Amino acid sequence: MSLVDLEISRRTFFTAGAATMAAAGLLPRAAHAATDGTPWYRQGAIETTFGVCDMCPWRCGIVVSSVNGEVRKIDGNPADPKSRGMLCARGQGGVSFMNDPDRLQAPMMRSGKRGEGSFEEVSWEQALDFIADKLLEIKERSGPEALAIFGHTSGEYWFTDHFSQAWGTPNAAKPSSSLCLSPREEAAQLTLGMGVGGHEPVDWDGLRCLTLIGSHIGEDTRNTVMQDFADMWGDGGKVIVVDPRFSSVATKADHWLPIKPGTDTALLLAWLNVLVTEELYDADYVRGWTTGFDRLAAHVADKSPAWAASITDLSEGQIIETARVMAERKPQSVIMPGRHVTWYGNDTQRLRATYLVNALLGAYGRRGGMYFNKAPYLEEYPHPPYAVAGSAGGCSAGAAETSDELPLGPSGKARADGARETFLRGATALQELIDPMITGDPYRIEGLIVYGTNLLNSVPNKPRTREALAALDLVVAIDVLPQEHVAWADVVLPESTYLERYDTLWSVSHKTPYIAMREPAVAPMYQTRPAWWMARELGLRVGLDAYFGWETIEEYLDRELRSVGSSLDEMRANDGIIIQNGKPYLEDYDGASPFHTPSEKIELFSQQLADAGFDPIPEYESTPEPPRGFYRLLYGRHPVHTFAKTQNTPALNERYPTNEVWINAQAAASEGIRDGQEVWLENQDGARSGPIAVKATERIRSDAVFMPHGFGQNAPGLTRAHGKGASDTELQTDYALDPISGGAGMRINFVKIVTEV
Ligand SMILES: Nc1nc2c(c(=O)[nH]1)N[C@H]1C(S)=C(S)[C@@H](COP(=O)(O)OP(=O)(O)OC[C@H]3O[C@@H](n4cnc5c(=O)[nH]c(N)nc54)[C@H](O)[C@@H]3O)O[C@H]1N2
Ligand SMILES: Nc1nc2c(c(=O)[nH]1)N[C@H]1C(S)=C(S)[C@@H](COP(=O)(O)OP(=O)(O)OC[C@H]3O[C@@H](n4cnc5c(=O)[nH]c(N)nc54)[C@H](O)[C@@H]3O)O[C@H]1N2
Ligand code: SF4
Ligand SMILES: [Mo]
Repeated sequence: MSLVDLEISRRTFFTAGAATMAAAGLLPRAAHAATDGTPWYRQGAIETTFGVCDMCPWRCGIVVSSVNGEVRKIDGNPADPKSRGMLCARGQGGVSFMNDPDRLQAPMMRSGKRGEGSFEEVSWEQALDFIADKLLEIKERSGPEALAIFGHTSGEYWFTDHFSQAWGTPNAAKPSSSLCLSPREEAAQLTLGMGVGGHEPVDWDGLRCLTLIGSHIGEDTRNTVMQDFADMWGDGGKVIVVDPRFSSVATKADHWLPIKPGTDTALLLAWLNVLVTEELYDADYVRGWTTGFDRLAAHVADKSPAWAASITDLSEGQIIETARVMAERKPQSVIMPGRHVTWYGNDTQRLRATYLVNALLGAYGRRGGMYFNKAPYLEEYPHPPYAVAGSAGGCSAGAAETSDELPLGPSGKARADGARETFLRGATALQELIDPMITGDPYRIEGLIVYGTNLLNSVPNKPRTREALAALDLVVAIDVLPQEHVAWADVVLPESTYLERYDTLWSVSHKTPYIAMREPAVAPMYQTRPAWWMARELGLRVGLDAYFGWETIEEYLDRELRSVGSSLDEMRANDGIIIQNGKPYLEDYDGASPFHTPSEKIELFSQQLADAGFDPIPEYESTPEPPRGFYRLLYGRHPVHTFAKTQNTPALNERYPTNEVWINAQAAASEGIRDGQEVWLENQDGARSGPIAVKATERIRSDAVFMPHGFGQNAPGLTRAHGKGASDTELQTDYALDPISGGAGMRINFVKIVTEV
């Protein structure tokens, strides 16, 4: 039984999850009986520390209980606006993640050929001196821009933001931008003049109708979203789910629209048509806060539900009825923007269409609609101006590049990702930095630091990435596990996990902006070190002393906290959280506009896009169909795993050790494939993955297959995850570049089922 398959009543949605986790052994078991009934993990002198979970990028606040330098238990921090005292299964799995015996333990340098994976242990001095010398050589020869830095997970700030800007490379990128959020953020900037921000600002309190388009609460187990959804659903809110798959949240929906993959923009245009032609939109709001309504009305006049029905494989009646359900509950009715939105390459336009529906429903800045996020006030530790402006964007930063001029590095080079040429704007596109490593166009990237990014499991077109890794002059991998790409490094730096280190403060844009802290619960295991220490040690070796003007991390954190009248000690005494006031609703702006577009309105018609040669109002564009005998490859989350990083975590591996491929039951039968049979998947370019077991089910359309991401790993050092299941990344040899945001649409790959090796 999986969490997905559970029969869950409205009120017990969340508690059922916890009960299943306990049954599955994810929560600590009694190691030995306690005479007074105190569980074993509560026995002894408990030391409590505050932290931020890093088992996924959502970053719930945690309270960690340790005894004698050993972490015993992680709980949600009740004072934290994200966890509210609860954690998901992966958050609970943090103790097991830290204690994974396969962890990287010491700095290492390559002793064999690149990619072979032979290393010898070296001292930190040797490793850092080697990297520093190489970096200075590259800078001397080709300028600082010839270094690329990829980063994700919570220490990313130290490398992709601080070090990269101080060093002077505009080629710092995060997978959470162009492989995840970029279209959503750019569409929001263009339409509303603000980013969505890390925490989607759905005003759950009072929400009466939630529409989800290809985002699946339940498999995507962001803790807070699960809690909010359970409450909203328990209170009888309407739920509309558009997904080719009967996802866990679809099982709770009032309306499930099993759309033909890749046709969502047609559905959105038809919904706009119904809102306009039936006059169901919020006319006062549209008059006061939007521009371009007449042009939008003319544009959607011929986008009838009948037109969309023929494209989307939905019925005309379904389309009309759902538009009416949404409108009846406006403005407490929203389409959630979604998170992983790089699908077919035309994704910014789909997201714009989504926001146009929300705008006609009058949702932005309305109670029970979409509130406005605000960033907390916190001053950075002082340092000289950066050598290159503009951080890498990503989940929380949202510092996407939007002006016409791109910032230049110290030797006059702009980013090498093709921005302004192959795509319009947005955060640095990670996958577009790989070609320049091979071709030298527009200039050669010679060195790469990979911080907390699963390069060969997160980025499409693996053969190209391997070719780039072979061509580089310097590859540094900073990780906690011997992931596949680590074998390609010249130098491997082992980081301490989030339970063993301080980190920068979290300034979270939110309805109630807040600051959260992370402190070590226990001393670093093995010879591991935190990111801030590595970035500083490297910085001191390459002449960036002025950017690391602090001696200890406590001094750094205290100095930043002084700007909000606090300190580390005071934060500890106040549950590790500082909450500030937000400005969530239109009425908080005293008549001023919260929308920072050129017109200071929500731009239904985008002059910025028209000027750049793009459709000013979204058009539906078709995406290629699967060839005969092939299915579209869809992929997504599993409730107990994060991307490709937790498959080896003992407690989570025990819960779900391998993935399965969902195939429509009739389609499987017509191919003579049984439920549970082991098959291989082969894509349009002949790439193969598997073996993987078939889940033959009515819960997916017959033109697509679905598999949880992150399995089928090739790294032999991951003793539990190695070779289990199939890898979606292996099958994503192609992607479609979004010409607006630079996002990589990965749902354009097709697979056929192969039953023999
Ligand atoms: N095929 C496919 N590709 C995808 C996706 C997909 O669903 N399918 N999803 C996309 C999305 S939405 C996103 S956001 C990205 C995510 O992309 P990634 O962030 O690259 O995904 P993870 O697999 O979590 O990789 C995290 C890496 O950090 C390491 N790590 C974990 N903790 C630490 C730490 O404390 N310090 C350091 N230094 N390293 C650490 C892990 O071992 C791993 O190598 O992937 C994108 N790419
Ligand atoms: N457990 C867990 N939770 C996570 C994460 C994790 O790794 N593990 N990662 C977090 C991160 S960074 C992200 S970005 C989010 C991602 O979570 P989501 O944004 O929810 O995205 P996916 O997991 O990619 O889910 C894809 C869904 O879209 C459907 N779909 C596929 N094609 C189409 C289409 O053409 N149209 C429509 N309407 N639907 C389609 C699929 O069937 C699937 O249900 O999850 C977050 N939460
Ligand atoms: S959603 Fe789960 S894994 Fe992600 S930060 Fe919260 S508790 Fe950790
Ligand atoms: Mo993501």
